[in-house]
Amino acid sequence: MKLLVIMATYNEIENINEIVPAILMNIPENAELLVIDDSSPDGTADAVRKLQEQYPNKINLLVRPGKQGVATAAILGYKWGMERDFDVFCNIDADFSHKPEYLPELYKNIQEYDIVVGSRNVRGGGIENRSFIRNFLTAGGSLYSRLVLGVPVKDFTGGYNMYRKSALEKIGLDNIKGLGYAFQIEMKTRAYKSGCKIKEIPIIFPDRVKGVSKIEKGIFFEALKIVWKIKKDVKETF
Ligand SMILES: Nc1nc2c(ncn2[C@@H]2O[C@H](COP(=O)(O)OP(=O)(O)OP(=O)(O)O)[C@@H](O)[C@H]2O)c(=O)[nH]1
Ligand SMILES: [Mg+2]
Repeated sequence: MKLLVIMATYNEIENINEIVPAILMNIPENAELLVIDDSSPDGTADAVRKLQEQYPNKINLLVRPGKQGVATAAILGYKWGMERDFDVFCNIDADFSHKPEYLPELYKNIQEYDIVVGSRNVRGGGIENRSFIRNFLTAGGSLYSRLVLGVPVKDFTGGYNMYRKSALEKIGLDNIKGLGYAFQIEMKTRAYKSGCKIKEIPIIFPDRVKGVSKIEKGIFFEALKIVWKIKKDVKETF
């Protein structure tokens, strides 16, 4: 199964030269990386172009004209890969919160499951060096969504997930409306309701060390409301 790793970047100049080789080291020979950069003012895309010369035929780059968020980047990445010959897709952050060392374990499990979730909320998984309030919001957000939507996925909001192409087809990417946190919740809910087999594997999630966070605080509270909208949509579809 040919794997495409999708990494959205915005101002990741401090991480890009380290994260790219770390990813390439942890994926099969025929796998590729797709970077989707939103014209980062810090020149992340130029750094990726240099890496493309260093690692020929391994790195693809799409540059969008301005900051458009991670959810639309992920969907663009899936569609890009589905039009080519990729069978499996994995999202990863550029800031090392999603450790590339877990890629082989995710890939191993996708041979058997439709979706493999890198999970902070199963035994052996967890979060390192994050503020209490941020942990509380993450755990609370997952629990709240799980209760409202009735989906037995423990890490509902995490973004380190591997999907089979067939799972993305079942989810129906054109139906996904959520942004930010809601995007992950919507993807996993639609996957579960459409009968995908989901496996959670433990990951340790360290907080970003270099570079700055781009997540707007409002997105979290917006997601709490969107959960109810997702519930209604899903009810009508499945
Ligand atoms: N293309 C693109 N990438 C983005 C955008 N916003 C964030 N990213 C990238 O998406 C990934 C996750 O963003 P982060 O800023 O790490 O978000 P977070 O993990 O919730 O927050 P921190 O770890 O605290 O910074 C990183 O690789 C970012 O560079 C965006 O608007 N467009
Ligand atoms: Mg991060």
